[in-house]
Amino acid sequence: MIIAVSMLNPEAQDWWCKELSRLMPEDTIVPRDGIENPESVDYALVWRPATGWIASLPNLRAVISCAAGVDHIFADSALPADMPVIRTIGDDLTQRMKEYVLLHVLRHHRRMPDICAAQRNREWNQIVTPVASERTVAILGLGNLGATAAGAVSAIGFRTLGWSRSLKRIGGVECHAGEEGLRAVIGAADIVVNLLPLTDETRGLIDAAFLAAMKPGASFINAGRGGHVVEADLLAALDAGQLSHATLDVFETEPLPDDSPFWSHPSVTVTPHIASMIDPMTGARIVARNIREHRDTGRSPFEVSAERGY
Ligand code: NDP
Ligand code: OXD
Repeated sequence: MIIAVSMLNPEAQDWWCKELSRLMPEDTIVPRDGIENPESVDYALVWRPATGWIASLPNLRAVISCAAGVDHIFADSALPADMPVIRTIGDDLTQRMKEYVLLHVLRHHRRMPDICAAQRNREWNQIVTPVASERTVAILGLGNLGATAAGAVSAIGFRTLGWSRSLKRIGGVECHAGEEGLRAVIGAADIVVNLLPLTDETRGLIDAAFLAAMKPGASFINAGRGGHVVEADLLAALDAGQLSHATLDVFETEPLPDDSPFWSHPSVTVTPHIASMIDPMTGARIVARNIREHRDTGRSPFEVSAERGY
C-alpha cells in the first residue's frame, strides 16, 4: 500500500511518516510533497488538508484524520462525496481530555483566576467557594470524550448535566437532548464545558442568544472547536459580566493571531489546542491498525458519517 501523509506542521508530518514507516515496513509512507504517482496512493493521513488535495488522489480508499475531530476534512469543499473518513481515537486521548476538563472545572469552581489575580496584587484574598455538590456543571456533547469527562466531573461531586443529539443514559449524569434540553442545561449550569464536534448544526451555536440564556456569572470552557463560538459575542458577554470567565483551548483561527483580544483579556485563559492531543507513538499504532483493518475488510468501526459530519 502507499499511504500519503499531509499535516500542516512539517515536523509533525515528518514524525508521522517516520513512525508509520517503522510500524508498517511492508508499505510505503510518503509525505504530501513526495508523491510520484497520485494514482498509486491508497490511504491519506491528514490534519487540515489543502482544499482539493484529497480529490487529486483518484484511487484513495479512505482518508484518515490523525485526530478525533473530522471537521478539518469535511471543510474541504472538493472532498469526493463518497470518500470514507476514519477518525483516530483511543484511551490516551480520552484520558487527556478527562484531565483537562477536571483541571479547568476545578479551577473555575475554586476561582483560581481570581486567586492568581490577587497574588499578582499581593492581596491576601481568602475567597470561599461552595462545595462541589452545590455547583452544576454542564457538558455539551456526550460522545467518546464528553461521556467520560461528564462521568469524571460527577465522580468528584458536582451535579452534572449532559447534552447530546440523542438522549443518553450515563450514571451520575442528568442527560438531555434537543433544543429544549439545551436551554434547560445551560440555564442551570455554573460551568459549561463544550465538547461538541463542529458540524453544520453546531457551527456558531455559542452566540449572543446562547450566552444570554446561561446563568448570570457562569463560566465557560471550550475544548470542542473555535467555530462553535461567535467570538465577538463571547467577548461582549465577558465584558458585560454575564460570564465570569472563559477557558479557551480552540479558536476560529489557529494559531491564535497575535492581535487577538483573548490573549490579554483578564477573564480569559488561553491554552493552545492542547486539551487532548493523542500521544504520537500511540496515535501511529492506532492509525496503522485502522488502515490494516480497512484494507482487509473494506470497513472501519471508526468511519464517521458524512451526513452527520461527525
Ligand atoms: P463524538 O463523535 O464521540 O461525540 C460527539 C457528541 O456530540 C455526541 O454525544 C453527539 O450526540 C453530540 N452532538 C453532535 N452533534 C450534536 C448536535 N447537533 N446537538 C447535540 N449534540 C450533538 O466526539 P468526541 O467526543 O470524540 O469528540 C468531540 C470533539 O472534541 C471533536 O469533534 C473535536 O472537535 C473535539 N476535540 C478537541 C480536542 C482538543 O484537544 N481540544 C481533542 C479531541 C477532540 P450523539 O451521541 O447523539 O451522536
Ligand atoms: C482532535 C483534536 O480532534 O486534536 O483530536 O482537536
